[in-house]
Amino acid sequence: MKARVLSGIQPTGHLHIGNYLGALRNWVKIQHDFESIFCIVDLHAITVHQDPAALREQILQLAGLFIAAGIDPKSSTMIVQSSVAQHAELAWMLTCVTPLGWLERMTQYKAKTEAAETIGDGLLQYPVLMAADILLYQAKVVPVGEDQRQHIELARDIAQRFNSLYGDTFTMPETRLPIAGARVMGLDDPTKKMSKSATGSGHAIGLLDPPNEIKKKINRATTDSNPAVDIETMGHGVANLLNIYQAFTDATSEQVRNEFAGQRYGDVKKKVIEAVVAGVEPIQKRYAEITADRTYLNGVLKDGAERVRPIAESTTRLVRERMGLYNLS
Ligand code: AQP
Repeated sequence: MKARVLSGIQPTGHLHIGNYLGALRNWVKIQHDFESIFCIVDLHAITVHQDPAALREQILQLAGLFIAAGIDPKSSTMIVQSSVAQHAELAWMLTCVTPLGWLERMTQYKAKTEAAETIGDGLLQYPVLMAADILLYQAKVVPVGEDQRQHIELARDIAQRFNSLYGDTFTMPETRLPIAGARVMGLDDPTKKMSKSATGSGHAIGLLDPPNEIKKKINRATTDSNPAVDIETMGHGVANLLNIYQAFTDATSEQVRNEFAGQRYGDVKKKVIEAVVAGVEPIQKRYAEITADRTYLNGVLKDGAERVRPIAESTTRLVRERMGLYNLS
């Protein structure tokens, strides 16, 4: 029997190449080695306010993008988180075994609440819901970008705590990072990770950006004060461009270092532009076709929810039993 893999993306706006290289592309690569479940995490999305009409639309668009990027809905299961009620149910049960201090330490929580005027409880609970997504399906492998590593560690801690309190119940999940592209940085400020919610037109490359837009953004990307690539002393901006190139071309870091050492930034950027455009163009072509067929997309998501519901029911039944809650016989 294949081990189970689970991961998710929030339908919170335009996916960027960080989401693609850190998560989606890795899913596509490993999907057939596992029993794969890929999740559109709409309950996570509402931890910050979303316009309802836009959210509804973004859920279907994200489903289209999963398929356009190469997720095969016949062999992999695609679900919308809120359509399987047990995600929220298990999250509550796990909340009750999670010490508050564990959640207050999460760097993403701290970063997201720094600028916010009012902080919804959902932002604090976000990693518990994520633990529930993973543990509900007893997933062994969780392919994510580097920024989510701390959340997976927390999911392990929660699983361990539950298992020691109530007996062996949950499989221990493991983080799976891509070789390159695990942490793509903003083009305008390479000290910050590329992010959907960041403003500024030069920050992120959208997966659906047209080639001329990609060219413009990469040409404006921050480099450093050297005249050409110096592998030993290069700044974060240059390292970020090489990382993006490596991820899109599947080269090794040694190949990239040899190829770019001593090259002028104009030439470097030209190659990065070519690699990114070649990587996203096929996705963009398929995307338009797929998202036009709403009946097909809704069918895939309905089928996905039906496939996983028995697993979700079986885990929550076990958890209810372990915790002494009432199970209807
Ligand atoms: N910059 C990144 N580099 C590599 N991987 C990244 N991921 C996100 N940003 C990068 C990975 O993408 C997956 C889905 O992310 P998400 O949409 O669930 O949430 P996020 O991490 O909060 O994404 P954003 O783009 O940064 O959104 P906002 O701005 O809303 O916070 C995850 O596997 C993540 O690691």
